[in-house]
Amino acid sequence: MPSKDEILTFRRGLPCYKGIARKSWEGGRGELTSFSSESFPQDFQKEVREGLHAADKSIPCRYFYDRRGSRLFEQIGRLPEYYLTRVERRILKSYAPLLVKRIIQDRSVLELGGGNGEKIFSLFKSCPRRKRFKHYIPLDLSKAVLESSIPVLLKRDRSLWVTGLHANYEEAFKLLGNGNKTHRVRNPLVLFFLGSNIGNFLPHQRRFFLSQISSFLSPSDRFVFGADLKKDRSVLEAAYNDKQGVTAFFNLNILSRMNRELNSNFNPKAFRHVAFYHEKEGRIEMHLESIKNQKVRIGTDEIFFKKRETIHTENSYKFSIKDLDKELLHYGLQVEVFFTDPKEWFGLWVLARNQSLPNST
Ligand code: AVI
Repeated sequence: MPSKDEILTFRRGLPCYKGIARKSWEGGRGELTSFSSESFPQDFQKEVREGLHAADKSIPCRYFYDRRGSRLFEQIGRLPEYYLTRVERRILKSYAPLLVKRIIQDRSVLELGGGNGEKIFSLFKSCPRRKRFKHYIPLDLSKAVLESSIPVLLKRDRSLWVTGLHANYEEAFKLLGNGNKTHRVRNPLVLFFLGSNIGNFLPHQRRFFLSQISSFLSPSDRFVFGADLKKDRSVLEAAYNDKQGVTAFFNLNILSRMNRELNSNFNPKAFRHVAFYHEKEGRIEMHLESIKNQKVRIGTDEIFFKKRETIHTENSYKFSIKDLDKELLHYGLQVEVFFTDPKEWFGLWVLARNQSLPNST
């Protein structure tokens, strides 16, 4: 169990961001620290304005995840066509005892995009309680999801400590001290980055992220991440065009979010969900296509959409094992173990920082 001291060390190390907000449960056994751009509507407004005034209109995909968007994403994870969640879970489940024994025991678990912790906790349900981690640090874009899940996790396991961090990934590394080990929990960490979230970065963002991870990791830390692999186009496209239309709702919800939060007047019925695999880029692209010529007001701005013009809302990159291995190595991340499923649809990497790199502490 982390000592109170460790939690305080961690907390004290957080740089002071404006707008920081804290909440605690069960006498401090559970905590939530919030300082994400989600609480700064001006960031959302600025990025939407920039994105929609550009020649190729776009909105960053992180704005999908308001309360409704996060719920819809949970629903996507249960869809028959969306194999990513299912296959990754199957891999994790089959190797859970090995992961616990070799990787998790005696480390604190920091989950990037942790959400409700459902994935991690269901995974280790069958392992004896004493072998499970005692300190869980979920970092998520959705404050609502963290607020509702932390008390549930604490009630379920009375010996667990939970430190929720409400932040986006760019903020995460500043927050965690960016390699400055005095700003961290003392326990070695295992960082989880599941669900192929890495696929939503553009290549330059992914490279920056991996270099940040590499300089953040201590030799005793581990980084476990899941990534969706290249496969038949029909399987990929079906996963983003489900029959029930949940992914379409998820995509269109960003328009309703803008209406609510940015005082815009989008008519979601005047746009349609489009998702396709872009072979050359190696990614699924999601767009919202205007079904007619139309003008939309956003605050005091007016944006014109031609019929068939699209707002590019998400990229979801698909990887080859060989290329990703090479990229990881380039950033000083050594593959300790690699797991996949029989069809090689999804990959799970366990990485350690290359020992020959200069120590960042
Ligand atoms: C969160 N992320 C990995 C999902 C993906 O597959 O790129 C988001 C998503 N978009 C549509 N469906 C799911």
